[in-house]
Amino acid sequence: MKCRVCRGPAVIDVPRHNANFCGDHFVAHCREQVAKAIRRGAMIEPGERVLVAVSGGKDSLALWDLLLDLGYEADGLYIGLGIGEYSAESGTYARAFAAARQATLVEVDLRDDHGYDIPTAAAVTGRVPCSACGLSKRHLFDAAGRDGGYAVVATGHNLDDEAAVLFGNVLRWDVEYLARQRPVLPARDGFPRKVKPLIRLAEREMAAYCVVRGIDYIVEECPMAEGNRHLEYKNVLNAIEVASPGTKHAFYHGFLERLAPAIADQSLAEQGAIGTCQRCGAPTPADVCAFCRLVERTAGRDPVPMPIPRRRSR
Ligand code: Q46
Ligand code: ZN
Ligand code: ZN
Repeated sequence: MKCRVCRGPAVIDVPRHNANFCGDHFVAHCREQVAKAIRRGAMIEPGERVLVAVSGGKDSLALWDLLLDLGYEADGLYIGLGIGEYSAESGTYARAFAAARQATLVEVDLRDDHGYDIPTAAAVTGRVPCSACGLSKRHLFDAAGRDGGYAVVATGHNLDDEAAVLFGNVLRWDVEYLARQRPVLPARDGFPRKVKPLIRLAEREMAAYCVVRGIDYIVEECPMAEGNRHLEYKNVLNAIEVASPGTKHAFYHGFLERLAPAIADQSLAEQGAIGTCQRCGAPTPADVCAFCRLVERTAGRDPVPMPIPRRRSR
């Protein structure tokens, strides 16, 4: 296996590009793909400050690394979710990366700062943990972006993540979610623009990027991911991708090019049907946003016991 660029020994194959790369040229390829996503989506203008949501996992640390190397002024935001050892360990990876790159890491702790953690929120709401977790992360990330004066907030959603979410939205024909599933959401009500610069790179490539760049990340899967349907959708799409490389890219990017523009106005947010939360000012269709209601419902609840973590199998 030889590198497509220099003909030296390759360390990774990227079947959907029909290419193999050595370490250096793979890193260059990843930078090009991120630069292309940013340019095509007008995600970040020169001089704009960026806040990167950092979980301690491969995608978010790779994204932070790539943005810094592309010359962006990028700080990280780490949210302590209170998911036992998993959270304790993931925080150490985020802090170690920040220290190594002399980058700024902003930290928020759910229990210290808002009085609850994810296991408690899941128990109180009776829903899958990812529901309260996703809502908390989105809200705190937006709020930290606004409060820190960042023009842009960036998340490490990769091609596999977005294709899996799209698959789920299509299976249910959830037009509201489909209309909002874009890699760039404009700024509104003082909240920064939201961007996903990794949409041209696959999950496996992000793991390889971290190995090549010597970035340590948390390999264990979140112990509360059980019941997250996107993991099943990823498995289905992976099976299709093996049989037909490039399908994931064609599925997701075809949606962005051909369908997303036609349905953009179907989103409530786009129609202006969304007001602002009476307590925190976040955009919401209700008087009080889902985050503020969650804080209220979990107030005074003691932490609940954690499930036993399991190892990532792939
Ligand atoms: S951290 Fe939170 Fe994820 Fe764990 S509880 Fe679900 S959403 S799986 S990315
Ligand atoms: Zn090479
Ligand atoms: Zn609110």
